[in-house]
Amino acid sequence: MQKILIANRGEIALRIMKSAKEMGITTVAVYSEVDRNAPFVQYADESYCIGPAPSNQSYLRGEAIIELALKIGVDGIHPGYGFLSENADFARKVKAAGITFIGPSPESIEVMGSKLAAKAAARKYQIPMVPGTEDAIDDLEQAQRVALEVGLPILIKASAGGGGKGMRIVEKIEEIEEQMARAISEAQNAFGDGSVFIERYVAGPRHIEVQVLADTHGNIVHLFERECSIQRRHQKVVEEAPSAVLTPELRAAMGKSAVDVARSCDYIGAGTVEFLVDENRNYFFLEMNTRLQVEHPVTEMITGIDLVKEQIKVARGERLSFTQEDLKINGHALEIRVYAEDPQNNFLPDIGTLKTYIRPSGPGVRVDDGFEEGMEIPIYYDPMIAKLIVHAPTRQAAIDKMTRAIQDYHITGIKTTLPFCSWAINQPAFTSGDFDTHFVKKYYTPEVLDHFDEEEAQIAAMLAAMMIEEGKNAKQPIAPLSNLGAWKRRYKN
Ligand code: MV4
Repeated sequence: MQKILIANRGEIALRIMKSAKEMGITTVAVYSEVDRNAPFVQYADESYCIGPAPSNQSYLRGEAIIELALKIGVDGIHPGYGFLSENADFARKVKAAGITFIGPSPESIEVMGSKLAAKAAARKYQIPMVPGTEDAIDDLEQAQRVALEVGLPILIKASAGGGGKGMRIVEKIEEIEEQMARAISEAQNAFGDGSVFIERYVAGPRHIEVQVLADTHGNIVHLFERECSIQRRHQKVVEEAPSAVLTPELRAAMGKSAVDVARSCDYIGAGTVEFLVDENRNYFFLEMNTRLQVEHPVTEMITGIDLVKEQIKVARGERLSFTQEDLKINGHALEIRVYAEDPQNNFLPDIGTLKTYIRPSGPGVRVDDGFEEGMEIPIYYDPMIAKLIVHAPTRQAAIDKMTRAIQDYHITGIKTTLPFCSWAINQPAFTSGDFDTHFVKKYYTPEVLDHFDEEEAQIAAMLAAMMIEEGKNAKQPIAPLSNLGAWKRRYKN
């Protein structure tokens, strides 16, 4: 593979290009009109504009991207995450054009894209799954029977859904008729497929996912788990590896199940197997994501493996260069997602210009981002502007390093989720490790961030006191406000 095109934008496009360059591979960026000055466009060896800002006129134009790739002699396409990454039709067309899709086969994407097909495939192995229906269900009486059999509350899920889209909870049997009808019509509208199924509702679960890697020679390994329970409306906020609750035995069992799920669909490349873990540490397979995930860096930090390089090597037909026994967990990694959202105003997107943008740094601090100071955040895409990742010997050391790194991250011009993340990772429920997917709902109110402003106010008051004190001895009186910046620099450290 000599030349790869990255069918994506922002931080992930940049991150993929860095690994490709280290492997001596020429990189090609495709970009929309609003992204023309983005770092990933400058960083690529070659860059091509593929259309206006809206994704369906640029980053989702699979055929136009393949046509361009053929014209400029590209031999591999990396789809990143989102956009075309889990589009089996795109993967098929890339292959048909004689270009390598850096990802799994169209068939694997298709099987795992259907939650019912995924569970059916997984049933070939002894993989724990939540009790429920094995097939799509549209008959009300049958649904009522299943609901009483598995026990209320139940969830109605769309087979074509995933990531929480198209889920409906039923707590009382009288609600089932209405919720079934709603779930089916929503699934039909959102995915063009009205198939729904029923599962027992697991209350207060943790969301733990396992990274897998498979080559084309039948070797499959897992790279341990990521704990992703800290989320808000299915948007992950904090991720960590390893999970604070898994015992070595449970880790090995979930790892084996994840490898079996990958085997069940003849998986190739990097993939993620999602599980729910209940309060008694029972685990259940939910779904498999057939792409590189946003939170992959925490796995890279604790294993020392560059997942993008491994994806490319596997796509070139190489054997994995390590076995399961070679893989060891080294220390603890945390990731927070920096969104251009206002946590004190219902997380509304806060777009605008990055007036100040100063990154944290130091040993064990990694920033994966795709913007520079002075740039505008486009409204057309995901509001995630950066990922801040830290690696330290222990979980508490990682929390301390992350807290410091957040303090050292200076962003002005837009509101971000940085203060929210700082609050989250220092909550007793987080530091103790005793939390579930309801963490944000349970503990977060906008007021908890007020003290972050209060802290600033305290510093200001302290500075004022010091200035008055020094002013007594000064030959000239100090003008407090105009001098505040200099005083802050002098006294804050
Ligand atoms: C569940 C569940 C409880 N019981 N399934 C949401 C995302 C999608 N992958 C599956 N999800 C869930 N499935 C059963 N049988 C609770 C969730 C869930 C959830 C899962 C992971 C992370 C955050 C979540 C937030 C709400 C609900």
